[in-house]
Amino acid sequence: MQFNRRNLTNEELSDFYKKLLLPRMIEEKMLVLLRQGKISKWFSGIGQEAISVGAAMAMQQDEWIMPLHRNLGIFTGRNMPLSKLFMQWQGNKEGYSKGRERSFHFGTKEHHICGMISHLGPQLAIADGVALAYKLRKEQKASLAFTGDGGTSEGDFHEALNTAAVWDLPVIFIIENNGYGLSTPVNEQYRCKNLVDKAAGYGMEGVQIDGNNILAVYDTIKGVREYCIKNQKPYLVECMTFRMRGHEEASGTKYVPKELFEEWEKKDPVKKYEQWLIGENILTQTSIDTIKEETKSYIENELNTAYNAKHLIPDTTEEINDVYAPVVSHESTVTQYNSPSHASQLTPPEKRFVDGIKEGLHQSMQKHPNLILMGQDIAEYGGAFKITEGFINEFGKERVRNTPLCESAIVGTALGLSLEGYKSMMEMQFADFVTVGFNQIINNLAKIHYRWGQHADVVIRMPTGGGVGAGPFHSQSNEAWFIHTPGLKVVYPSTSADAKGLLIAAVNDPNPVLYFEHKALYRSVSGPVPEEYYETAIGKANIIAEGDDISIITYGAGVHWAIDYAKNHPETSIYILDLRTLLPLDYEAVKKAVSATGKVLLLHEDTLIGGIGGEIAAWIAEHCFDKLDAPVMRCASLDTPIPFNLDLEKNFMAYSRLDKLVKTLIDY
Ligand SMILES: Cc1ncc(C[n+]2csc(CCOP(=O)(O)OP(=O)(O)O)c2C)c(N)n1
Repeated sequence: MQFNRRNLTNEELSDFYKKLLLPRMIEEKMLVLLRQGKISKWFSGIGQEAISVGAAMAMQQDEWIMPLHRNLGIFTGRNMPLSKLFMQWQGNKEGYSKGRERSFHFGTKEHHICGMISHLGPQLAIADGVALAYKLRKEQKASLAFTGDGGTSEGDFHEALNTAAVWDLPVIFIIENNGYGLSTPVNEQYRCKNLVDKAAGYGMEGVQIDGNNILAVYDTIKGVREYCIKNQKPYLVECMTFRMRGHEEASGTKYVPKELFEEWEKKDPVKKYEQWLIGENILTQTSIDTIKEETKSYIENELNTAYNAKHLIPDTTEEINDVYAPVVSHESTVTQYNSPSHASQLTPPEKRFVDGIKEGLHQSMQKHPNLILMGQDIAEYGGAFKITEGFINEFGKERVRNTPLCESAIVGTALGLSLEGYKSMMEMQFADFVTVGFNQIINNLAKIHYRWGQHADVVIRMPTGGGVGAGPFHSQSNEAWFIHTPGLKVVYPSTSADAKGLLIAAVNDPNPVLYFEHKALYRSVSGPVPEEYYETAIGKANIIAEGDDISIITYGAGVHWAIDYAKNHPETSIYILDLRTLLPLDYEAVKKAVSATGKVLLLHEDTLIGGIGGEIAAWIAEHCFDKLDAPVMRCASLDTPIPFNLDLEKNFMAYSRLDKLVKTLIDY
C-alpha cells in the first residue's frame, strides 16, 4: 500500500491517525458491550474505516453527507458528542432520535448528516436534492452519498445517478465495495467488471481507488469535490475494501473463505497507516500508545456519561405530537375560507376545477420563491393535464423542472431540497405511478419528522380516479394506501375553490401532503373561486347540504354524485358532508353529520375493502352509537381492478349502487 502525503504536515497526518483510530476503538468497545448484552445489534465497519474517515475529512463540515450502516467514521468525523451517540445506540431519549431509531438510522441537521432508512438505496437521491439546492443558490458546495456494492443493484442507485447526471448536480457517490452484500458475493450481484464502469453509462466520471488507504481516499474525495463544484457535475467513486466481520454480529462469517480474511488482514487500514507513520518518523510507537490510551479513556468517559442517561418513560402525547412538524398558523397573513360563500368578493369568478388547481399553484409560486416544481413533462409541455402550462415562461426552468422518468429519485430529491430549506411540489403524472415512488413517500417522507425531527416540506400532486375508460393503470383511487401511514397528510378537494385553497394550504404546510385531484372533475366541474391568495384549512370538512333523512359522508367525485342524487330525488332530504381532508379526519364534522340524521352512508370511488369508509364506519360505531338509527352503510366501487370498457367501468363504480343503498338505508 503506497501512502502519498502530498503537502500534508506531520500534524495533519497525526490527526488523520487519531480520527481513523477513533471509530476502530469505539467498535471494539461495542463488540464487548454486545457480548455483555448491553447493546442489541451491531453492523461492523471494521476494515472499512478509511473510507468514512477520509471522506468526512475531505468535505466541508456544512456539506450534507448521507451515510449508511458501516459509516461510523462519518459520525465521529463530524465531531458528534460521543456520549450522545452512545445514548442513541442505547435507545435513550437523549440520543438523536428520542429512542425511536436504532443504530445509524438517524440524522442531525446540526452536523449535516441525513441518516439512512433500512432500505439502503433511497439515501442516494436525497443527496441529489441537497445538491440541487446548492446549485440553485450557486453555493460552492457538494453533497456526498454512500452505497454498498449490494445497494448498487437497487433501482434507486440507477435513478439517483441518472438524475444527478441529467441535472448536472454536484454529488459525490461513493460505492463501498466490500465484497459481499449480506452474504451474497459480488459475482452474484453484478456482471460488469468493476462497479465504477457504470459511471460511463450515466455520462459521468468515475474512479476506482484503494478504500483501505486513508490518504488515497482523502485526496481523491477532496479532488472529486472540487471537480463536482467547479464543473457542476456528479462523480462516482468505487472504494475497494473488505468487511472483516459478519453483516451484523449475529450473522457470522461462515460463507466467507478464510483466505480472504487473511489477505485483507494484511491490508488493514489502521495498521497499515500506523506502520507507515512510524516508518516515516511521523509518530513513534510510544506516541501511538499514548494516543490509544487517550482514545480509550475518552471513550470510557463518554460511555459513563451515557450510562447515566435517564430511563426512558414513554409519553404517548409526545409520541403522537412528534409525528408531524408543527404548522405555523397563517391565519393572520393568509385568508382562510371554509367555503367560497364566505369570500370577501360577493361574486367570485367561476372557474373550472383544473383552473382552481392552476391558480393555487401559480399563487404559491409567486408567494414562495423557494418553491420548486418537479414532474414529468411539466415544463414546456405544461404537464399531462396542462396544469403548469405557461409556468416556465414566468418562473423559469430552474423552478419548473422536467424530470427523467424516475418517481423514486424525484421524491427523494424533494426530501433533499427540504433539508436545505426549499419547498417542492412533485406532480405524479398519474396517481397510479406513485407505486414506483412509494418507498420514499412511506418510509422517508412520512417518518422522518418522528425519527429525528426533520420535516419533509413536500407536496405530491396525484391526478386520480376513473370514469373515462382509462383502464387499470390510469384510473385507480389509491388514497387509502396513504391514509394508513402516520406522518402523511392527505387532501382531496371536490370544488374549484377548495382545489385552490387546499393546494395553497398544502404548500404552506411543512409536512408531506398528498394532494388528490380527480381527473374527471378537471373540466366538468366549475364554481366560484376567490381571486386572492387564500387557504382552505387542512383537516376541516365542509357541509355541502343540510338534510333530515340520511347523511352522505363523501369526498372527491363522490360529492358530485351525492349532489346529483339529491337533485334527482327531491323527495329525500340528504345531508352531504365533503370531507376534503382524509388525513387528519375532521371527526367533529363526522359526528355532526351522524347526529343530523342518524342514518349514515359512506360513499367513495375507492374500492370497498380497506377503503376509508370502513375506518370512518368503525369510528362512528365507537363514538356515535347512541345517535344511530340504522347500521352505517358503505357505497364503494367493486373489489376488482378498474376495468377499461366503459360499461364495465360504470358497473365497477360506486355510483351504480348508490340508489339501491340510499333506499335500503331510508327504509331501514
Ligand atoms: C431494500 C432492502 N432489501 C434488503 C435489505 C436487507 N439487507 C440489509 S443490508 C443488506 C446487504 C447490503 O449489502 P451492501 O449494499 O453491499 O452493503 P454492506 O452491508 O455490505 O455494507 C441487505 C440485503 C434491506 N436493508 N433493504
